[in-house]
Amino acid sequence: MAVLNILRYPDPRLHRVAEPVREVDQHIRQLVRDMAETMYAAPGIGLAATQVDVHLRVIVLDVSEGRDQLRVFINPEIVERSVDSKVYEEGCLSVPGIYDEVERPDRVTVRALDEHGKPFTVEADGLLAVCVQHEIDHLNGRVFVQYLSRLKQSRIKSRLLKADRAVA
Ligand code: QAP
Ligand code: CO
Repeated sequence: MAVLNILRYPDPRLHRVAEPVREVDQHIRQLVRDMAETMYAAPGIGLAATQVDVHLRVIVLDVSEGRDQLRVFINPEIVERSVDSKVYEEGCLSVPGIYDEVERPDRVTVRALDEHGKPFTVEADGLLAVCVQHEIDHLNGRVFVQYLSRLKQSRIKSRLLKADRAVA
């Protein structure tokens, strides 16, 4: 097990489009374990492989109170979206300290493979729906700040670049 390094916005690698997983093998299961450890250590509620510079379509998330309900989505696809949308204040482990409102469909139906390669479908609402859409965006190279105004995006960029320089 290992805690992996998380890429920080505005790293260009966050905008790569992830490849589908061809076979859910030991290598993928090890990646899932490391991503889960990284998410829990952060702590966060969701993490996409893109954020740890692995460009494969793998997501881990846990939106439970007890932090004991890990969900794994491999090659996730949104097969249905509700017409009604909801605004939620989102954050991101790749955009530390920044939170802002994003509007998304209120409910989505997601099809994916689990860590054993078995297909499943979940009808997500509430925080799970927000989180799974946020993480699938990462796999498509999209970071939540891209839903915000250009002005906000450039302010966030300079704030994070400045913070990184202060640490270095
Ligand atoms: C995505 O985000 C998400 O800024 C997961 O300093 C977030 O786990 C989906 C985190 C909100 C839906 C709603 C963020 C930790 C964690 C920070 C996270 C920070 C420390 C974010
Ligand atoms: Co994120």
